[in-house]
Amino acid sequence: MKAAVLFKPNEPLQVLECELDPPKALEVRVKMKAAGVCQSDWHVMNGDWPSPMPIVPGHEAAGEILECGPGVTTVKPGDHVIFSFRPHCGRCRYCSQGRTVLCIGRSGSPPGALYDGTLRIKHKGQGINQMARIGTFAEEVVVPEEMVVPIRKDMPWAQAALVGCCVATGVGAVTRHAKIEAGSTVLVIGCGGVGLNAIQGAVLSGAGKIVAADILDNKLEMARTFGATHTINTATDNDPVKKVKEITGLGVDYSFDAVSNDRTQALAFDALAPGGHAVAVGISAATVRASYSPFMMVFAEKTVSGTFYGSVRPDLDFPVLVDHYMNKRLNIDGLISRTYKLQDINDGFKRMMAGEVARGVVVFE
Ligand code: CXF
Ligand code: ZN
Repeated sequence: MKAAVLFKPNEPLQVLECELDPPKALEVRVKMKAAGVCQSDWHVMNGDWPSPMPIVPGHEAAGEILECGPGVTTVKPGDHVIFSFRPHCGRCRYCSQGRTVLCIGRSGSPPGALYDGTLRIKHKGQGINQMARIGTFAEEVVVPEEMVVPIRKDMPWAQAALVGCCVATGVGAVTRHAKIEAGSTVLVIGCGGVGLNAIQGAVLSGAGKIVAADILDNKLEMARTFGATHTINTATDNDPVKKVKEITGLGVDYSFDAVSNDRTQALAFDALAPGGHAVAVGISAATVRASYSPFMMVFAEKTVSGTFYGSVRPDLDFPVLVDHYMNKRLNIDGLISRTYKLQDINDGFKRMMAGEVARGVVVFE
């Protein structure tokens, strides 16, 4: 089977013929059907996030179960699944609390390997790591059973793939993490895959004004089609906080930062109305620091929080998000700007970095 392998940061991916060892106990082998191209893959590829090498990137995908190892009970061959990029041991204190994205039950095993520490993808005998233990830019993978969620079979593959990262993260940030009230005013910073889904999460929750901010006009136009009521180009507007207050009066009740650099974090905080809540959603390079005014935090009772994976519970939330799509309450078709063959994956990253696409998706034969 073919996989896109990164041997060193800042090199192109190499699509290579690889071998795949079979699933062991509580593992499944999955045939990849579609895999989204996400900024987080780029963080691995450019060295922002130190990762074991060589590695197959990719973490936003859907596929079909081919084979189950001993003891697998939640899926069977032929099932359609969406990958979850977080372990879910079901027993640690966070899983017990329902905060499965914080699962610590598997933290003893190396990050790019199966839980027993072994690598299943091999190229000429050399073991290849899998990003987030799933590494979805491969025609087939072996992953822990707990990292796949079965879904209905009438869900199209490319749309299903996006549920596994950008849809869950963006919609979940609003509905599961912040749990905004109907009528709330919302600012979303960064209108890529995650930001557009935060906008649709706000629409689903009955938000009032939804202000979208980005540095590219093509992204802001797209934000309007996903439900933004107002837009701000922060590259050309020299006082976006003032603009947010002109639109909303006091500032917004909630802000969602899908970028999370020092400037976007300042905007997310400063644009809040008294009592407002700023949520960091996008994952920055590990070195980024942000600053807030503790003075305003106290006197205006502002809250700052972070959400990982939209604080979703993949087992429960993926099927619901799939139903929302099938019932036309979520727009995933409009996120898919381009599809690629695995062979052309480097082109997919080039176009993502040029800001040309909301989402590019690798579609497998
Ligand atoms: C990332 C977080 C770290 C593991 C892979 C996915 N999140 C979203 O893109
Ligand atoms: Zn992602």
